Amino acid sequence: MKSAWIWIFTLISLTAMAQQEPNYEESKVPALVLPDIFLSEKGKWIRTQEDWESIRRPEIFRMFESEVYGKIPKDFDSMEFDLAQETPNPYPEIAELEEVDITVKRNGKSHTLRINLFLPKTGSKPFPVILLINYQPKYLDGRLNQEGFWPVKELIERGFATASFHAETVAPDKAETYQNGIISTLYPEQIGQADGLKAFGAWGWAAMRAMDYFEQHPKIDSKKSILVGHSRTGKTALWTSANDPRWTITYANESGCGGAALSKRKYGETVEAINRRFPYWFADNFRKYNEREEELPLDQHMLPGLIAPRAVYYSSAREDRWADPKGEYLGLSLGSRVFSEIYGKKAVFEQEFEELKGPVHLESVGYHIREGKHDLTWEDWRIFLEFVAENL
Ligand code: GTR
Repeated sequence: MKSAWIWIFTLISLTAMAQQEPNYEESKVPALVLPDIFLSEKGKWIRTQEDWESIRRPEIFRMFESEVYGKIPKDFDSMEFDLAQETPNPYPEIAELEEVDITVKRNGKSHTLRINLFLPKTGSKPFPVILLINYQPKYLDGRLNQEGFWPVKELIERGFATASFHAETVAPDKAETYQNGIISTLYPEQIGQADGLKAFGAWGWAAMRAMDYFEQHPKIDSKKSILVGHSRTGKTALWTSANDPRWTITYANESGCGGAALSKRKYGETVEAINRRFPYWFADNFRKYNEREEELPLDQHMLPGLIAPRAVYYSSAREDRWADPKGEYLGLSLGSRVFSEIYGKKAVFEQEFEELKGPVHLESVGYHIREGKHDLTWEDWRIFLEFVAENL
């Protein structure tokens, strides 16, 4: 009897393992049938900027909001900025440090989040600004940044102001506790809604509050603003910028499934895999598509168009197959049609993914793939900054 149970248990585990095994074979990628970016729900072909902005863009936005990411509420009652002085400035020669506490009130409740902002001490003001959404928890040794991942020194030396916040200060990056930030405090009515605010939306909301701070800062040129995210916060950066047109350039590094990469390719991380491990990142509705990607009424190639004509940049790492580099490139090269066909930009990706020899920097859209593993490195920043020089 006992051995029968062991058998059943082994069988169940083997079946579960077989389901979880990611596909890394191009020959097993299903033939791609993608919803057309330019065909409206009522069957109209969208060809003009006016039709794009009044018909198709809002349709696509609503689909992503309801079926993938969930809402980012825009309302609150008041906001206040306070400067703290807790951490020694690691770059006193070249930068000023502002530790900014942003307190937002709604319906009698309040939440405070911290952003760390570095401003160049020299150079021509107002400075363009780069915000990195950092999913890493606050560093235990009290550091404000990790060079490479957030290369403050190099950015300051190139004349940028740069800021960051830790995602956990608005919504902890954990299934059990993600509501213990703005979600339960400021927006409790979102809880339990199938398209309600989840962790990505909360992180995006915080990026918007950082932008509110930049907009009123005399030393910052908020019209030259760059939003950067890596991996889970790359996904977040894209959705944030789709919600908030104040970002001039949006950079998603290795954002993979639910970010840059096409879900319907089912290569590497799948919708089921991401929803199982991170059920608090996306709207609950996204789970309807677990192992049913073909039923998604959209795919990630429709996301860059929500940001257009503002610039969008993606990057991949060769060994980061979990994020599906080819799917990321396809997402952008197909999505860039909004830039070229609606906004008349020189934004056509001519090369196949397999033919890429170096970065492809076009008008308002750009891509690079570097060798190595999943990470945000100085090499990524350096290549991205070349795109920035041409597009800011
Ligand atoms: C992975 C997750 C990816 C990506 C990554 C990260 O575990 O499966 O979607 O977001 O984490 O954020 O580093």
